[in-house]
Amino acid sequence: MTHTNKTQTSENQTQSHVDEIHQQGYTVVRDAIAPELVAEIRDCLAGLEDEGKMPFSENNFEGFKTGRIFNLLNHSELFAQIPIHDNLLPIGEGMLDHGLLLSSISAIALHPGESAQPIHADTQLLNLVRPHVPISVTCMIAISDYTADNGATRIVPGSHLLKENPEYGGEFNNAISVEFSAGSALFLDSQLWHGGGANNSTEPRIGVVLAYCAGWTRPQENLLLGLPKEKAQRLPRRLQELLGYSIYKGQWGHIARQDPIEQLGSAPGKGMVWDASERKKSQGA
Ligand SMILES: O=C(O)CCC(=O)C(=O)O
Repeated sequence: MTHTNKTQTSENQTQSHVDEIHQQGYTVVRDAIAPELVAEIRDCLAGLEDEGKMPFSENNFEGFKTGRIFNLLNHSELFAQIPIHDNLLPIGEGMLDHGLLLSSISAIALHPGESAQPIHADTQLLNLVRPHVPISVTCMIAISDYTADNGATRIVPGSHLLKENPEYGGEFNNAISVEFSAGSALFLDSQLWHGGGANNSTEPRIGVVLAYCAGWTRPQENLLLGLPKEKAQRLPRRLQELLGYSIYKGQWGHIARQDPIEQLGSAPGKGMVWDASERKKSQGA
């Protein structure tokens, strides 16, 4: 069984994607990024692959015929457009709120001959009672078409609402392949059971994978340390905030009451929540 794409992205459409993730655990945003950007990313990843920066992984989870590269913002500024893209970020914000963080930004090239990845939930190692509020949302952006034949992501619809995590290495007859075209994006609630498919085609299946997490959780990649300060300074402010140069709800992430964004030479945001009432008084509110 395959899932057909859905068009869009006005405010209503963003909400309908958020609703779909709540209801079925996933949604597809058709044509989320422009074909020109897809082509630029494809060329950039091909260059990184040629430089040996996307070696095959060496374990059954990541895949023996799958090349991966993490910390993409450190490899090219091209990727800075993705986490703050108008067709992507609002869906993350709709699931997690405006204080969300970028948890990871990587690319995957699933090569011909790769076998199916074990079905898993991205946050299954966390000691949390399921189902719980969304704490992380994964977004797979297709850089090549995703088809059942080339290893399109398999998912178990509705499994984000189950009490259990999947049995590692188990068989799942109720898994479906989500087919979507280059430029489109698949969003998943991190509780959803899913995994890469087997690539039985002759071409690699290529994708950029973002994860957003709630502003009070720990991102998967340590992007604050992974990106040198000089590079972080050149990024758009919203992306700096997503990297952790921000204070969640005026309480989490400060440095001795200072907004971390000041470390990049930028003006602080709203400051500490404890000062909010004094600020209101001084503004005559
Ligand atoms: O490649 C895919 O389709 C899914 C990858 C994935 O879920 C993972 O590596 O955690």
